[in-house]
Amino acid sequence: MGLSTSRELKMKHVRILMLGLDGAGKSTLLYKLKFSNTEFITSSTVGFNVEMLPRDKSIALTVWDVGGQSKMRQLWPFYFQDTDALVFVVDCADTQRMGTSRIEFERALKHKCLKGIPVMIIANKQDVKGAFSAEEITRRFHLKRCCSDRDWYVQPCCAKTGEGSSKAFDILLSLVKKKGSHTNTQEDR
Ligand code: G3D
Ligand code: MG
Repeated sequence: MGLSTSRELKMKHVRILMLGLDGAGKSTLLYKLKFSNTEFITSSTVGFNVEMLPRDKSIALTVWDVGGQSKMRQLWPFYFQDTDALVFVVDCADTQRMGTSRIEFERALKHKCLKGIPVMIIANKQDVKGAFSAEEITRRFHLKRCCSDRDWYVQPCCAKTGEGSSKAFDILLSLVKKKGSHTNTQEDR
């Protein structure tokens, strides 16, 4: 990695953790945001992907996309420290594993490192016929109750086309700015 310029040092670095079951569409979402016009193929994430998404002159998002297979889920807490916001991706067409997804979501929310941080729930794969809507996810995940201690938002999305993904990150960033206290400059870290 090269030397940081003084502007980069003054940038606010917001650390975003992206979780969700395997196949939910996390890596597709990340790479669609990073390389919007490029065709790409994701393969099941072994370990994690991390990408920096510059937003404007003053803010850079570092997005950690952690593998979601059951073995990897046990390792999720190792990625929790210093997280400013959580993105939880739900495959709304995977009705069979909706319960597992909700349990993993609730487990993550209870962790002390993620206490009170803003959460963006991505209701992904809205292009698939029969996919649950954002309202259905809100209801099934009991979001009003389990996120009552933090700011949260559910964004319908199609990671494959990118529809809804940019808006999700814009809203999440506004929630992070509102909370304020967790965002440090790189110099503080
Ligand atoms: P993950 O990183 O959460 O494990 P991936 O998930 O990003 O690897 O995506 C898993 C599969 O879901 C991929 O298909 C990907 O193309 C597909 N996918 C992701 N987002 C969407 C979406 O919005 N709509 C639809 N229809 N499919 C999506 P493959 O076939 O490569 O396994
Ligand atoms: Mg992946």
